[in-house]
Amino acid sequence: MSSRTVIRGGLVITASDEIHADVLIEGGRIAALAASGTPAADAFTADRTVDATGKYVIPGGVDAHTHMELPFGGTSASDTFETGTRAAAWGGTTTVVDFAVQGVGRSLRQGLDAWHAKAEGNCAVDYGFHMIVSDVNAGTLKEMDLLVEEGVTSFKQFMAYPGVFYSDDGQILRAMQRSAGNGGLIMMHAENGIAIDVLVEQALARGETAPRFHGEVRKALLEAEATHRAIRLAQVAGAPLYVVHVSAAEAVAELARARDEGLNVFGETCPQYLFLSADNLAEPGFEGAKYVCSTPLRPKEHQAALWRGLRTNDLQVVSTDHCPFCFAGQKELGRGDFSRIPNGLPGVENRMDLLHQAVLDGHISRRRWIEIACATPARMFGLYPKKGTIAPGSDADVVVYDPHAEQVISAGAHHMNVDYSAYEGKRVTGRVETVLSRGVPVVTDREYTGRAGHGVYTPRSTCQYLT
Ligand code: DUC
Ligand code: ZN
Ligand code: ZN
Ligand code: ZN
Repeated sequence: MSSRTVIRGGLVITASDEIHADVLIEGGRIAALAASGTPAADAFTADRTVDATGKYVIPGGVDAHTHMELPFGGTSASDTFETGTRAAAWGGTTTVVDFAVQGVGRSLRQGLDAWHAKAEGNCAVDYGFHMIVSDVNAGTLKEMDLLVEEGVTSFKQFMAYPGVFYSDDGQILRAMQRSAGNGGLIMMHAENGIAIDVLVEQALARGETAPRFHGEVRKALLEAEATHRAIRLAQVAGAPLYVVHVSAAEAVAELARARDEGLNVFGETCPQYLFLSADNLAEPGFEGAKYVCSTPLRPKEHQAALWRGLRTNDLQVVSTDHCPFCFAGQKELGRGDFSRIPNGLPGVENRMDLLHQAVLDGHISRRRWIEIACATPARMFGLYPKKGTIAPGSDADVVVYDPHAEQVISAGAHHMNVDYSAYEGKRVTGRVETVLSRGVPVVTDREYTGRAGHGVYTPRSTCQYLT
């Protein structure tokens, strides 16, 4: 008989409910829930009991946007699948969806195979893949159909980074038309990269080389313009659209307007846009390089629109865009030229805690915390209800969360393979205590009990919000 675990006495929080319940786990899945203290709950028998009295019992986080080992700017993101998924587990995230990259002149299949090879046998928690499409041609369009069939149901395109990942409007339209037919979801990096590159060149010519100029040239208006263009291209194609890493208030307004029109468009933001700002990019010396990512951190005034969008559901998901580069040797490649700073921030370990702090700060409710961090990303990317909730039949990806424990976020304490924290010194209340992945304890009372290779590849169905 497979092993049984019962988690007793916690407050079980899902996107829809909060109940004091005992959770019975068998064979890696949720077998049953029953109100704590009732005969039904007392009848649960198990080999292992986890006492969650005074704690929350929440679904494992689903981070739908990570870049482990991403080659970028002449270097490579510093978390491997092994270190990055271990850090995810420490932070209460039990599923990541990473981006496989189509190399220049390569097929989607070759890119996907390469990412499988990096991840397989190395992950601490379950993982799936999106596919970055950097060359739209007749062959790749056909391959998109095959990938959807086998569980890679979402495709990222870039309106930024000319010469690297960039797609022009025609390529975007073709990919959107294809996804309208095959059920795939286009994920858009919405920034006008052609215009941004002109501004980069002009800034550097004026001697504006410090990290803060990264934020100044990547203007909010150029994010809003690209967001608008992506929305209208999707409308023409009759395709749904998911805009990644929304940071500008003006871009949120474009999404809100399109949704009011009844269009099937979705928006994701990330913790860095909610908790950090252009002030960080302007930190003295070269410190600002730690905060270089794209879209860039915005002036603080933009944060209110992001929080409001999360409350009104004009933004539906908070994922991390976890893409760490060490300050020493990696971020430093851009000393004297901000355009050479590798773009990306670490955060896969911090997301659940930061969003819990947002609950305490009054930005979102507890259930909305679980909705934007677990349930909706699972639904958006075809993983629900296997992932993203606690319900009979779901994978037993469960976090026992202590809502009262205080911690100070710090590179000295984190488990990501990166030499700084973007949130260094930030005090938050709430901390992961125990994490189960398919019923297996991967973190037990603040000790790592997982292993590389426990996490398995998880094919996905299509977006569950398609009309
Ligand atoms: N933005 C980043 O900050 N890093 C990786 C790619 C991206 O679009
Ligand atoms: Zn209670
Ligand atoms: Zn991007
Ligand atoms: Zn990204």
